[in-house]
Amino acid sequence: PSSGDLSETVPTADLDAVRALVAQARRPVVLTGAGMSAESGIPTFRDTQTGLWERYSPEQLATEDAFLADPDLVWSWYRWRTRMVRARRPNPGHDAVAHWQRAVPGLEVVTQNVDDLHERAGARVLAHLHGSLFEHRCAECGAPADVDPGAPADAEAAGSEADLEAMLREAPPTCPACGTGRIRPGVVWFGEMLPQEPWERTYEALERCDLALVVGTSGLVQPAASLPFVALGAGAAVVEVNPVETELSGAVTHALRGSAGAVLPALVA
Ligand code: BV8
Repeated sequence: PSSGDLSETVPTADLDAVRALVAQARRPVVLTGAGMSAESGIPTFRDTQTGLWERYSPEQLATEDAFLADPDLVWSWYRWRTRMVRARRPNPGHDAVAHWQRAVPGLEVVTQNVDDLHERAGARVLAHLHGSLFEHRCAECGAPADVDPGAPADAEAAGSEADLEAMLREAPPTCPACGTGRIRPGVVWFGEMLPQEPWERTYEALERCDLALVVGTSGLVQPAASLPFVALGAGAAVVEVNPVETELSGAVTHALRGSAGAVLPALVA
């Protein structure tokens, strides 16, 4: 939708106020979650999940226990998600962030997402807090592994049950370095520590930022959900972009009730 539709859910005064903050920010941080990629056709984790994501819920499958219990299922599920991401494209929200970063080089992008849509829109990403679908390592010896992401699904098959069924029971490769371990996706599973370096870089960026935009996250998953409070504590304005109220809405400086694909282009134009 063009920014014209925005006025139904985002008061013009709020949009103008945030536009002014965006225009003067020199060290903004854009912190994104699954909602950033929703308009690219990639399902979020906790919106009303239909069928497939109920049956294969991230809370169940995005864990080391699930991988140990059924490596082929978990491996296939990630291969299927990777094929889906490769069949999708960045949306106007990703494009607006990349455009803004070209204009303001001090802008840092931090994402909870494991897709590569920010990069494909041309943005430099400071940290993938929860890892990436395009990184792999040995579950035993930890050696990084170079795994071909496979062909993208064709557009309509991407993300379908049929495509997942076609992928199921694909076994993870054996580690070429140690010869015994299984290769796993380079994502952070529930119960696992976030990568130390990316976390520290992110924390520092939020401590010194002059504006933080929190886009498309329910603010439920820790410790990422605590990051907006670091920016608030440092005296920065924090703006939420989300069609609905979240855990963070009560704490932010401005809450813009709209989608990433509609709001971000309206802020950055
Ligand atoms: C850790 C990678 C421990 C994998 C992900 C109880 C039991 C078990 C664990 C816990 C527990 N309580 C707390 C925990 C810890 C747990 C946690 O926080 N759980 C939550 C669910 C309660 N956290 C962890 O386990 C973390 N590790 O704590 O380690 C530890 C501590 C010390 C020492 C050792 C160990 C690890 C968390 C990382 C998990 N990995 N992903 C994969 O992708 O498969 S998390 C996963 O959720 C994604 O990364 C996702 O990004 C992330 C957060 O979700 P959101 O991005 O917010 O997405 P969500 O669907 O929730 O919301 C979408 C939002 O977008 C909505 O608000 C919606 O309104 C909005 N939206 C929709 N459309 C749009 C939109 N916005 C804008 N535009 C639109 N168009």
